[in-house]
Amino acid sequence: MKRSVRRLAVAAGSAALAVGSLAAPAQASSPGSDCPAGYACGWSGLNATGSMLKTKVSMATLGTWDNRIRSYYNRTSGVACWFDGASYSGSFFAEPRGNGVTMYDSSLDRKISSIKLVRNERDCDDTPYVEWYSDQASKAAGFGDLNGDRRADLLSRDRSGRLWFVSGTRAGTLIGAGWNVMTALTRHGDLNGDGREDLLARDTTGKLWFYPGNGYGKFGARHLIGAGWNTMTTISAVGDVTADGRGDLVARDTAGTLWLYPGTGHGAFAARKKIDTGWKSVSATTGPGDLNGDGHPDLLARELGKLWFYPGTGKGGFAARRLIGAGWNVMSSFISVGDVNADGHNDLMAATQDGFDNPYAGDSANELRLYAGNGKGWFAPGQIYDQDWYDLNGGF
Ligand SMILES: [Ca+2]
Ligand SMILES: [Ca+2]
Ligand SMILES: [Ca+2]
Ligand SMILES: [Ca+2]
Repeated sequence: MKRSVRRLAVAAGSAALAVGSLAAPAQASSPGSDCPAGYACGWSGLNATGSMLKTKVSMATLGTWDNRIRSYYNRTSGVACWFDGASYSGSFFAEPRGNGVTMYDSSLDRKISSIKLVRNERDCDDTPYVEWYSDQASKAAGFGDLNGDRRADLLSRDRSGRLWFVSGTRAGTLIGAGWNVMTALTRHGDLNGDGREDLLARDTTGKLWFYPGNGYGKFGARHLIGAGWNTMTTISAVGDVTADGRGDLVARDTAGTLWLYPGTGHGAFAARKKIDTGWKSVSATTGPGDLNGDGHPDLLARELGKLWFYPGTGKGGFAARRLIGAGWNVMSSFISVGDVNADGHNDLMAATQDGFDNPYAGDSANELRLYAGNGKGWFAPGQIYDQDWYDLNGGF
């Protein structure tokens, strides 16, 4: 339901733009230019004509403007949600930040009764993080669980850069804002020896940061691991692939070389070692833990849409790969958080593309899927966990 409203919003915006460009040449100012920056505006007439209501705060009721608005324009830095019910109820039309000119949607013509101004489209009527749940495992997977309740957790980043801890019990907690400066986020168990899962993040300048987990889904003061990580196209915490009891990191550089960064167990990494070359076409890697039951963490890599299984040798390398399947280019996030369905086998979670940004992604867009591991290196067919993976900037 929410999805169809979103797609309608896109179509209506495009139509309004086309009409505006045809009518524009004879006019000194474009329709809606009387709406000041920072405001959402509504007009009593079509195409930003008649009298104008402007607001920079949400309005649960519209007073004399109730059921009068015929066209509208969002000039806030966020999203404006136009509802046909008071107090942000009923149907709504989400207009993205800085998008479009005056708009007219016949289904809401003279029906708008409240206006909600928010940071992200999800905030119109949904949680800012995706719906997430996991079953409680009988034994700890050793990774994927940030708060120690034996349920796999998610880190969900919304489009405006807020990072949320989403526990296996569906509860979401804000970690903080500003995470859009991070171009890679990865986690896989404890890296500094306190038994709590930690987080690694690379920023736009190429610095790699260590965020110690506090065991409750948040993180303590970060410390710098090093600079120069912008040469890496994929960075994945993979668990203990060297069998020394310390979690490790695997990264692929722009030349296509795959590197091992052995963990020291103190939130740092020792001198890197070359694992392999020829990984230039690999667009994603993820550390799913041990998938084939030999006790050594394995690696998954996507190359030209194919997903490959690389069995860990326990010596910091990987044995001959095996094809899992094709068609994985629809994925925008691979999430390796252990045993999500509590059957004792590590699983893979994956999210497809956002249908809003990728209209050609088709019916597979906006899905969060479970690929249940069978403990022998294979997955069951994908199972849809949620269909509201939209307006997000990754899951980790
Ligand atoms: Ca948990
Ligand atoms: Ca830790
Ligand atoms: Ca293995
Ligand atoms: Ca499982």
